[in-house]
Amino acid sequence: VTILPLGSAVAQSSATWRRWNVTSTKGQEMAKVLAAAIRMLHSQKVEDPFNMYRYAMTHTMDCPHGNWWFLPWHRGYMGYFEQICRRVTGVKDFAIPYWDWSRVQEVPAVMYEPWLTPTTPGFIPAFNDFYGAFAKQLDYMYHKEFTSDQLAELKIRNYTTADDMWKDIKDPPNGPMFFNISQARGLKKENPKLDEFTSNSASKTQVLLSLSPSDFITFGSAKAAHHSDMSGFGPLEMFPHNKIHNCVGGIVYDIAGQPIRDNGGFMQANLSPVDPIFFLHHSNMDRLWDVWTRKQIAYKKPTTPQGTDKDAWEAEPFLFFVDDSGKVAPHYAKEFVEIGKFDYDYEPGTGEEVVPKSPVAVAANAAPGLTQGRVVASALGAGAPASAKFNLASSTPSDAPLFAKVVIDIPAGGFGSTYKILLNAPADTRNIGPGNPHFVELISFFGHDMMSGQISVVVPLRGQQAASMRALKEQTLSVVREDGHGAGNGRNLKLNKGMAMSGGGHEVGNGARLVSVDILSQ
Ligand SMILES: [Cu+2]
Repeated sequence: VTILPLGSAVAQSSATWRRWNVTSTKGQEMAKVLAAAIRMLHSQKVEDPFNMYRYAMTHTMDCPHGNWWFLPWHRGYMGYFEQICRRVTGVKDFAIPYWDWSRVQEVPAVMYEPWLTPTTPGFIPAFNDFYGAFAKQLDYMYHKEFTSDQLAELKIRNYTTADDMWKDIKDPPNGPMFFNISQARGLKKENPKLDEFTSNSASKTQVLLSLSPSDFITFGSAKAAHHSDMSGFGPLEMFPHNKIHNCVGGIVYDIAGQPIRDNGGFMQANLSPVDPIFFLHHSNMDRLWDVWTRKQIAYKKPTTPQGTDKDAWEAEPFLFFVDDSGKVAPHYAKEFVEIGKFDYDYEPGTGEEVVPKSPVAVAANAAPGLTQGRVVASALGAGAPASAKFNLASSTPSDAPLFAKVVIDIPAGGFGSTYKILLNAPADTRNIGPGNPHFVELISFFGHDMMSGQISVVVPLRGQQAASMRALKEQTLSVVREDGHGAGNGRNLKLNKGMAMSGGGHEVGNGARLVSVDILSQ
């Protein structure tokens, strides 16, 4: 047992800028500056890299989701945006406020003010106007501006030409990215509340569990070959991140088992930075990464992937960022592993309690445990759920948080449906949700990233579920596909009506299988 002194590496060191909780006095002030910045970025010409839609399109072209570059890429994207806002407004102490959705389980009221909602007159009203304004510019970028490296990155996302990108924005089978002004945000001012599945995923209980993994890959999403591949999700990305996106973006899970409504909204897909709330959401995600990192340091655990994994992770190029001088230049994941040059810190919020305030006794590192399950039914089709059985290893520490690592296989051309994870549920269980002891979580995908092949999801198990798992001899974890629901109701409904997809696509979920279930103790 070592006694760790509380060094500056653990406590937040004093930074030049502070990102405030949007509900605080300072946070409200910052939201007003953000509104002024966004108004100015909307007035930039399309040729200008500071144009708001151009900045948002960088997210369409390059953002990683479902892999270990998710956190560093979004830190860079946010960090440069913050500097650009400072530059255009001249407000020297500006920093992006954060939305602590564990405490405020609705869209913060200030985000309905002009320029803080995409329903503000002055935003582009409809897709045709957007296309009219940007088609020439995007063509120009493809032919004159993009480097061969950038073109290669775009090709990995199937954006070989500007037309490919337009098709994916306008009306692909998995739902559009552009929404007309009346449908630009799903959660309206009259009812800004998160649905019960989203509020559960964003709750303090789930956030604290999501901060408990002791290695980066379990916490910060799975290893992948390239940042446009979707290979797997850590708990923070899959649950609060994806669900807040989808919910604010109008994909609302009404009540357990009831149809999901898709009210439209930029936040549900890859043009999401058009909705200014994107920046408050990702500020909170980035804050939680910082909390996790400081917790790891306090317990003398690694903050990054290890060994050759670390080298591969840090060397990944991000080629599309524009900095506050308007320059687009290659950057590398390594630059965003720490807050570093962006030099901000956070007003403490939910999760801060996992960082010890006084010296910690560091126990000898108990190796994370793993119990393999046996898949007994693998088809993720309609009808009976897929399931796996397992007996928890007797070596599992009695107090360690438990996670189910669920791997599903989605056939090529298929895309995300919604899957409910249940624990020891009777075979005829239907329509259950948060509050039911057998309900574990709801998997919902986000965006238009390429999704096929095996995808892992690290699912936190709440206290009573972990306890019942330790008490019972044999466990059953089941995965139920929600028909006609999911990431984009409109998308799935279209397919369920038998609409043919080009390119050999599959009906949502058809042929999807449960590959494995492992129980991790962290
Ligand atoms: Cu993103």
